[in-house]
Amino acid sequence: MDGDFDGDGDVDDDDFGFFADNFPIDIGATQNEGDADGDGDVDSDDLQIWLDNTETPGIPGDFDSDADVDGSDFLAWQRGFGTLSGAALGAGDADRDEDVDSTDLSIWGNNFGLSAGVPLLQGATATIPEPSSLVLMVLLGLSMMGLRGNRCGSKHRSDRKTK
Ligand SMILES: [Ca+2]
Ligand SMILES: [Ca+2]
Ligand SMILES: [Ca+2]
Ligand SMILES: [Ca+2]
Repeated sequence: MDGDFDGDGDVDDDDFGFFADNFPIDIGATQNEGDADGDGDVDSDDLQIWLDNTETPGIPGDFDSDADVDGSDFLAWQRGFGTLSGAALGAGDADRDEDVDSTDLSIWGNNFGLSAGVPLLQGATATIPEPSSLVLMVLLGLSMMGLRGNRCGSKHRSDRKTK
């Protein structure tokens, strides 16, 4: 089955994992390394084939469902961050456990830069933000989490008196 990289008869997130672990390979790739079209490479064409055949709703981390994982997907995650139940993929729930948390962000981070059906280099120059702004966005997300986590501990600071 095209896109069934682990050979267990279905096309699902497990198969995507095989693809993502090996992407990109230029030459000598096999089906269970993520080469769906049998041309020996693991690239965006193979991702597109997985997408065409999978029963799951798209690339994990592609929150806006435009077949790439990029900065605008991060923004979708950021908007949904903190949702505890009933979250959809589009709200930033990458692992489909219906919440939007740091686990979902790390899935986005693992898959960042993946893009189906477009030559990688073209896609890269068009959609991938500079590394520095990417790091900034991730730090922003992490600091938001830190703020939430420390909220009850911040009382001490406000108690400190100025003389
Ligand atoms: Ca499979
Ligand atoms: Ca291929
Ligand atoms: Ca996207
Ligand atoms: Ca989740």
